[in-house]
Amino acid sequence: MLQQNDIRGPAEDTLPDYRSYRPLTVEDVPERLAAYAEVASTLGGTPADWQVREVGDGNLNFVYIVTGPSGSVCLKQALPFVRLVGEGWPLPLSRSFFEHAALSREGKAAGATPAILRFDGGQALIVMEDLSSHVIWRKALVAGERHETAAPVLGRFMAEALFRTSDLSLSADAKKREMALFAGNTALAKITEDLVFTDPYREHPLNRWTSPELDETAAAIRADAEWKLAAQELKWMFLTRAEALVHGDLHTGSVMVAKDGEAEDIRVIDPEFAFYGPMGFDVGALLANLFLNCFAQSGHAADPKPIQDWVLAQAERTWECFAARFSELWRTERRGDAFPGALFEDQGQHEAAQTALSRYLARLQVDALGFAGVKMARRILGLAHVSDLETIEPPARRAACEKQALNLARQLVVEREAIATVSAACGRVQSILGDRQ
Ligand code: SR1
Ligand code: MG
Repeated sequence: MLQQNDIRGPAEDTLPDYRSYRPLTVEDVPERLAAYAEVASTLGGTPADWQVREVGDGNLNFVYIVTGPSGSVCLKQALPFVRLVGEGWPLPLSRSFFEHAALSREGKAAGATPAILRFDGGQALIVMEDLSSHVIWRKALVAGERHETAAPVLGRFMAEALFRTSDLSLSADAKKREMALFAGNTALAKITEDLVFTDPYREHPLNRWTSPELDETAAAIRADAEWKLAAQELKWMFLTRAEALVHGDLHTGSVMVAKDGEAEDIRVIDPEFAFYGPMGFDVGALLANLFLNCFAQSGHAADPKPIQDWVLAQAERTWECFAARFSELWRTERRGDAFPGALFEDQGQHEAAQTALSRYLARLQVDALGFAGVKMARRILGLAHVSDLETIEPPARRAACEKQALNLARQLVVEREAIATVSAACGRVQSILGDRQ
């Protein structure tokens, strides 16, 4: 019988050699960067001229902004553990390899990712374009700022990144080689498997919530068989449905936005959780974080309705732009082994190809709603929370927003097929917000 230890991923043969890996500190960043000619020439001057500051506010890694006389760069280095928790939670350096591999592929999609100046696999570091003139979209949303192009850009980005890495675009053998490569990112997938799909529904030392206000709610969710069952169906989908290369952590903290007059720039960052999974997982992650922000606005704004309506409109636009671009790609770039044109368009059956697309998108939309539900609940009951809600004081005010968000989360998970559309989900949000004015 096959033993756990017999199972080795093909990625183990392709991963960098980490024997010379050294974690950086602010002090030794210049010496490290001096070894990369393209980076040194971007910065200009000599290493002694370079200013380094650590700016990482994510849960996993260290991020430095380095500024020289001629320019600046961003350096991201993986540590052998989870930054949020410390050395007690080891995490493989290989996440940097997978992040770079995903960035290289996603960089070809609309909207774009940061430009990569240098990847040093053995040091688990990526030197990228400095996006200091951007802000994390989550922060802009909490501040009530509106970036009108974010939703359309992200809808298009997801459509292109997902379609072009799937069996709709790639030959079956090429897609399986890609799957095999990313299948090695097991440790990061395991974080999601536990933190999103399992831990919020059981007692676990890493869980936390607004207590005592949500104590009863959390206990009721742990006892809610229907919710747990539906969440496990979604986990099964996450584990088994290798549809496309998903970003894997596409929340509003993985998006950077900038505005200069009328011009906006939108970037997707941090695909270290990338793996082959269900397309709806990325779409659902973005929706979840927009819904969370919408509920959180009641705790921040004196008159939240205008911004809540705007945030909900962005959820609908994200889906509409995703579906529109996905449909265009279905018609113009469907060269993979799935739903081959040889069976449909080439035989004059354009309507059948259109039916297949409609069914595909309908199913994807339902998946996205379900994933949005589990992604919302984990940010209120699990280890990693979101600043949209965390910054609301006093706790009773925060808990009121969180209860509304959990109400929607349950509906999305359990009733996702009946809700069926992002537009209907936005209607559910409006009903929960009810007579807020
Ligand atoms: C221990 S890592 C916690 C969370 O941070 C990342 O952003 C992912 O969402 C992960 O689940
Ligand atoms: Mg991240």
